[in-house]
Amino acid sequence: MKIDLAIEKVKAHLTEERFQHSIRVAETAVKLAELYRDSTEKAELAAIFHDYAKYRPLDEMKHWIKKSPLPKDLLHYHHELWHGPVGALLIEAEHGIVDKEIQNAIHYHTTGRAHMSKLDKIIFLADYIEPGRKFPGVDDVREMAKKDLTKACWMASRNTINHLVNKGNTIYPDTFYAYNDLTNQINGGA
Ligand code: DGI
Ligand code: FE
Ligand code: FE
Repeated sequence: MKIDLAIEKVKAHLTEERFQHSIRVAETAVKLAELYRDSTEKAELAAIFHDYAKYRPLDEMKHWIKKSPLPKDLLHYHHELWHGPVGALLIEAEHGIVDKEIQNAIHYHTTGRAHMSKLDKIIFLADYIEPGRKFPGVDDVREMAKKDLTKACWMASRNTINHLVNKGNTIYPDTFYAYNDLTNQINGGA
């Protein structure tokens, strides 16, 4: 899909604020793809669509999780975790986008996962560091993003887990799998 059409399709489903966030994620993702030599076209399209399902009614997202091969344990975790996996399905169902790399990057953008692809990392990180984000410690992650993609993802993952633990929230397994695998990757270990 051409990027102009993608932008038009996404805009219809998001608030203005969320739409502007998506545009900034796309700009950030393109820069990361250039720096780390990945497809800028895929990075831009995945970023534009990454929050596509964010404002779907909970019942609709629940229905998609139940009727698709998505892991059913999602239903036992916070509904904030649903928009990535459901978005990955919706872009195919509603716009015919069948691209596993793009769909996986959208699916895992909130949690990460073990063995993230370069595109997964780019979207995960771009969502965390886009210029509108004000998380504590985000500037350190922005600096690291210029030097080491995996280390920057590790920092974002660590910060998110710390934040969730401090709030007493539950943590989805993929969030831990991402952190553990990124830790092994930066330490060169298994
Ligand atoms: O959709 P965005 O707001 O742009 O950002 P996002 O998709 O990265 O995250 C949405 C929220 O999900 C954010 O507040 C952090 C939270 N989150 C990430 N991993 C987990 C999580 N929440 C829970 N409960 N468990 C997780 O593992
Ligand atoms: Fe999101
Ligand atoms: Fe986002």
